[in-house]
Amino acid sequence: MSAATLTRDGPAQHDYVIDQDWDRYTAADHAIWQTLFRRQSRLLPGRACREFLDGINALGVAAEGIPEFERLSEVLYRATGWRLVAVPGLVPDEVFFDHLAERRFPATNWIRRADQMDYLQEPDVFHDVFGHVPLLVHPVFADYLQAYGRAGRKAMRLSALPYLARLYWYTVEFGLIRTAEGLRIYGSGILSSRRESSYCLESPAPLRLAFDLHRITRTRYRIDDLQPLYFVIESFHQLFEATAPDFAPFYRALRTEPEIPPGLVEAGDRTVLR
Ligand code: HBI
Ligand code: FE
Repeated sequence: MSAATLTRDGPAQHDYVIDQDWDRYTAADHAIWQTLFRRQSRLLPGRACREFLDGINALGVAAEGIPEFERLSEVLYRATGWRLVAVPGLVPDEVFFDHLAERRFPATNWIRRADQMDYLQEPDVFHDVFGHVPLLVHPVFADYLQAYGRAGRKAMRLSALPYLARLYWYTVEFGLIRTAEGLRIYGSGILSSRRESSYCLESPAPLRLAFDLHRITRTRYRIDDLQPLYFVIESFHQLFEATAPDFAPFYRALRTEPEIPPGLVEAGDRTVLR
């Protein structure tokens, strides 16, 4: 963690919200953001979906350095009613879901170190702000993420969170979308990663399957390497509609079904061509 990691008054508040403490970022912190931003800006045209690139432009997410959350929040709020709040890192599941359900995106305030440029398992400010926030300018995606937050609280009450967490992983974090120009990226875990942003589209290694809610909720995922499997949506509308029904009966059925290891092909899988 960088020097900018400080909580407001010591112990975390119930919502884990802290000041971004923008003035505490050092020149080195801003330089890391700049390097990551320039790298991804070169890679993403023609790879990221149009909605993400539009979001980057709308927000004016600065290439110069770590943006101020207040300024981003004002633009985002006018677009879709979402805001950013600063948090010190991963927050407990119920806190995370409460923020999303209230259209607040919890963004980590610290930035990775220079020796962690290519991969880290935890979210930092670059992953959270560059990776997640631009799509929140898109009204359908913005509604999807709020619905996910509401579904999260419900899944916790039903002890079904592992199933629902897979939906987040295979859509919000590592999702691909089909467009008339070919496959494009919308998952923030990919958008914020140099290696994965070309690998996910161009490598013959990973499996790319048509979005299938049932398949996703049965499939484990790995957090420590490039993904062996991606799911491809046709549109954000499809994603929103497919996940709108009540999951409770679905969770009951899932408990009796075997899980699928990441990267394994199943009978009935629908492969998507690149
Ligand atoms: N906290 N800051 C932060 N960011 C996350 O993505 C996050 C979290 N806490 C819990 C959590 N994600 C998981 O519950 C979801 O991915 C399902
Ligand atoms: Fe993320």
